[in-house]
Amino acid sequence: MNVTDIIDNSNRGLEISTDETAELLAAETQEDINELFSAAASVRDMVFGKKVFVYGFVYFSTHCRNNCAFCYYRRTNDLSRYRKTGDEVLALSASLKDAGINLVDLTMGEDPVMCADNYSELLNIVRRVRDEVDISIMVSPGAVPKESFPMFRDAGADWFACYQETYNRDLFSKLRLEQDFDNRLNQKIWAKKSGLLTEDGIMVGLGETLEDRADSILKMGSLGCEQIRAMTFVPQTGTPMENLKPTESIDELKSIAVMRLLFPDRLIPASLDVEGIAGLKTRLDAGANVITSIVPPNKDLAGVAQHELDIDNGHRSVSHVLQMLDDMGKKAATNGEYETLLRKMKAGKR
Ligand code: SAM
Ligand code: MD0
Ligand code: SF4
Repeated sequence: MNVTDIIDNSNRGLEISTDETAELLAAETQEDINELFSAAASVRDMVFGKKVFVYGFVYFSTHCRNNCAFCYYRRTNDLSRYRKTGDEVLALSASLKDAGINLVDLTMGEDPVMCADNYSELLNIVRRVRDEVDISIMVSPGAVPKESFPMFRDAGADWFACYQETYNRDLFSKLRLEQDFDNRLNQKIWAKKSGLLTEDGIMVGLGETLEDRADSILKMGSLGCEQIRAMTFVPQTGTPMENLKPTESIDELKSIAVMRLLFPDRLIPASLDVEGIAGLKTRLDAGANVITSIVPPNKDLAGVAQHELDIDNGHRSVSHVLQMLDDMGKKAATNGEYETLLRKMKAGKR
């Protein structure tokens, strides 16, 4: 089948197989690629209109007990690390809210200090952001024990993010060293059971085949995570994967478009953490509807895949992103609109 026919079938609500999904991801002529992106953008506009959601990224601890092969912050990489205090996280979250963001993503490496005593320090921070700042909250703490999920919910988190990276078990074991595939998959299932919204994600350009990528997208979607993402792998100095040839972002863009076509009502991020602000428009044009990895300048905060790019020049600040949205004829959602969406999603009515 050709790209046009598969898009038509998808738009008519027919089931798209792994092979067909891989065919979409393989789109190569400019004509096919344009068709894929514009179909995805129309589907997005039909469901969400011109509204885009904006997330602030607070990577509050870069300490980590894990040793993921792709990650700059892996345990054995020798670098200077930081851990923000609760007060600092609070102040950052408040200023992001004032600047107009819809949600703060409280992200950490698997920091032993934060994990100690059943995550008491992290839970405290979540509770304080909820009570004192009153903004929607996503937590990205890595893999946590099953019993912890209700505690995150009760502390006031709306979302739990934990990316599988790939659904190819072999590849997973080469990436997330010393970690268990099923335990990471269960994170999403346990979070959902506790009433949290969930985000899953894949990385693109790790040596996976198109079929792997197609399979991962279909599996993420069928798990029912309300937010799903794809991010291009960015090689990191000092890691075992530092010399892997980086892939062009076009494969990520095609993945975004395919996720949008197959799962129209999901939130799909355009992350500023791959190409900085220069990558925003292409990702929105491919069907994304959330901007993530907005980082306030001059606060000594890092990104993940791009730990410095566009941060201290202010290009990843809320005001700069809002200005760009305006220039593109799009509108940032208000917090009221975002909260209404979350309520609907939580009620399972998407
Ligand atoms: N430590 C937690 C965890 O691993 O789940 C949360 C933060 S982790 C740094 C967030 C995500 O960033 C990873 O799951 C991965 O998808 C992405 N990431 C990390 N290193 C990356 C890289 N070099 N290139 C692209 N994405 C990367
Ligand atoms: C982002 N760098 O939003 C962040 C990160 C963690 N929940 C998200 C990968 O792109
Ligand atoms: Fe740690 Fe997360 Fe990086 Fe893995 S991806 S090394 S868990 S910060």
